[in-house]
Amino acid sequence: MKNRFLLLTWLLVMLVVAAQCGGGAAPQATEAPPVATEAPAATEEAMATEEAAPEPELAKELYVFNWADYIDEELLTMYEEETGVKIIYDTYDSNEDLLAKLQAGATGYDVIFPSDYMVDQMIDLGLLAELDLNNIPNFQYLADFNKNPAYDPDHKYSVPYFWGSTGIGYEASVVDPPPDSWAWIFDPEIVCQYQDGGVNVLDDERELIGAALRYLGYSLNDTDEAHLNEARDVIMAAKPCWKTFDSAGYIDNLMIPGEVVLTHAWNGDVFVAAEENENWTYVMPEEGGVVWQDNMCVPASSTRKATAEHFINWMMDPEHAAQNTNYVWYPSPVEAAKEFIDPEILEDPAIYVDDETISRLEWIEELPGDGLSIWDRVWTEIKAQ
Ligand code: SPD
Repeated sequence: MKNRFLLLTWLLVMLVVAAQCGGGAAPQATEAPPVATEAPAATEEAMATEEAAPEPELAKELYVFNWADYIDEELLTMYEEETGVKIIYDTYDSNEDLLAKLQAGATGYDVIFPSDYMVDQMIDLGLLAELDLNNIPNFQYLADFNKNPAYDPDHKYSVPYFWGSTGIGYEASVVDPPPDSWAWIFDPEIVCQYQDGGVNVLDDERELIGAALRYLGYSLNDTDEAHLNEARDVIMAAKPCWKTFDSAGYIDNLMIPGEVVLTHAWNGDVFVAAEENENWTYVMPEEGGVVWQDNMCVPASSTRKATAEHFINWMMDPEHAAQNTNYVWYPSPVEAAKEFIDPEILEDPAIYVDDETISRLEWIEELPGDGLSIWDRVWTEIKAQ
């Protein structure tokens, strides 16, 4: 009897222990092999105010595919040192370049940076993974202006990385008077005066044809075939006076004396060149240009989504986001980063674009299928001749 009582007691104790240890443990992320992690400071901060998401097990490597000249690479080293995750970093030249790679079946990428309209297009094509914003607590620091964009209203697939505008960059000691219109790029009588100094245009279908459409008084998103043919003809007339179609290496060329004096440009890139040569100036033409937002997304094919989300969150830490802006001169969508951003950047209305300028700008939107094929035909004609 006493033995039976002891056996029963022992069985009870074992049952209680089993209930406490087994079955209740959270499932581990499948991304093997795990590496040691340390919670970044801002994540800890966010955790203090909100329900903390468990730290994910991180993959050994992360493949990051970004626009050229679009990150302070020291941040990549910092992330590697803090987490032990090795970053394999590569760059592309345009949204269409990125799309072509993904459509060709490239599966290695974990974090990509498509612009607004391309996020829309990639969502429709099923190329993006849904994000879990619980894993991106620094999302709370986003500015209202950058939140809930039309191309992904609930941020199911994207979080903003940088935003900016597209206009004209010029070397003020050579280009005189200062440009105030797209005529400085498209009117042969004006642009050919700078042919010897060197003129560059962005090698970017939506940007270049879009700028020609604005010059003609049309929308950037026009799909009228006659208007697009007009834009092509404007481009073809100016093209002999352009030296390069370059969106990737052009910052370096702006810094080399005698290479380029006038360029179609993304705002931040001109300010980076101005660090080398203070005569570089950026202006928005009177006809208006583009306002855009680039985003951090995870391709549907990524096998390291938890690590990708961890990296995205880390990049959105206010101090990291500010360090990035201080390096690339693009405005950060992270509102809380502002206290760490150089006042020279923060107070420049050509970088943190003011409301009056924004009212003259247009977002590039995803084109309907038949419109896109007209654009592609026009682009092929422009590049072929
Ligand atoms: N140096 C790369 C800058 C990328 C800027 N964003 C591109 C927006 C395209 N619409």
